[in-house]
Amino acid sequence: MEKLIITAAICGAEVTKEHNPATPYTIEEIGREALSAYNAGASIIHLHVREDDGTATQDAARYGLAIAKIKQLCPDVIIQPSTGGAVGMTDEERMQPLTHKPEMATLTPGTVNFGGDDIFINSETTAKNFATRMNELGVKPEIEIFDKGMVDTAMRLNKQGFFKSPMHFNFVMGINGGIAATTRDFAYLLDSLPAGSTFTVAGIGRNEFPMATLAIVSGGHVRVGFEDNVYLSKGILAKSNGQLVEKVVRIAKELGREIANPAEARKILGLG
Ligand code: KMH
Ligand code: ZN
Repeated sequence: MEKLIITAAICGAEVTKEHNPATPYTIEEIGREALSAYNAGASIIHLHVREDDGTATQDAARYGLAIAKIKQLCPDVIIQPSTGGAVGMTDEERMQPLTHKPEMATLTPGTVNFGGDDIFINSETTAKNFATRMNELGVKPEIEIFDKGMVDTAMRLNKQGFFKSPMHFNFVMGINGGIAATTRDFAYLLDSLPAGSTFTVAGIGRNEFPMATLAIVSGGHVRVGFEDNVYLSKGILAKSNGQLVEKVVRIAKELGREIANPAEARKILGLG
């Protein structure tokens, strides 16, 4: 099996300091959380940014500051900005971080009810526009899969030339409105991927470590972080994103899977 790539989703757009006081808002805090995850073994930082008061933003200048801070602290880490942003943002607003030409960025090929009554809107035209912009700028998409139909859409857009092979997917499992975090549904998604794809699994809330374990034993990769889950174990808040990454590293080591450093992650994902 390939070495394990760990992505740390350190911030997200929805989690707040009320959920976990270590949630980063300021550039300093984002740097601190990225460094804690990197030191623990993360090779990718999935990045959202906030105003200092915690408001989610996709502002290009704010991303520029966060990217510079992370590069200063963790020079070789792969930075993967969000193009999902927060529910309700326009497509142009969401695409702003691409101006920094990151190595990767997220791209969601479908619409989903997001945690209840919010709707995370991604029409097919949105997905095609995001993919076209990423292709022009040399940004590899991580295709966010919130439900099985999104894999089918990705394969269709791959045939049409919008998504290049080999594709890299992230199964986001366990949000209210999306696919459940179950072994059956994980197997269903895995079985649906085209040959040669790579995939990461992000289990939401209490599903984070069980789904990480399934990914580890199945040859996939793992995403953890405050965006998805703020608890280290039942009732115990993580003190940092690094603690969540450390837990994945412990599980992987017990299961005999080695951890990829950023250079190894780049090779596995065909970056650069
Ligand atoms: N905040 C969600 C609405 C992504 O980063 O691309 C979308 C999201 C996905 O977080
Ligand atoms: Zn995100």
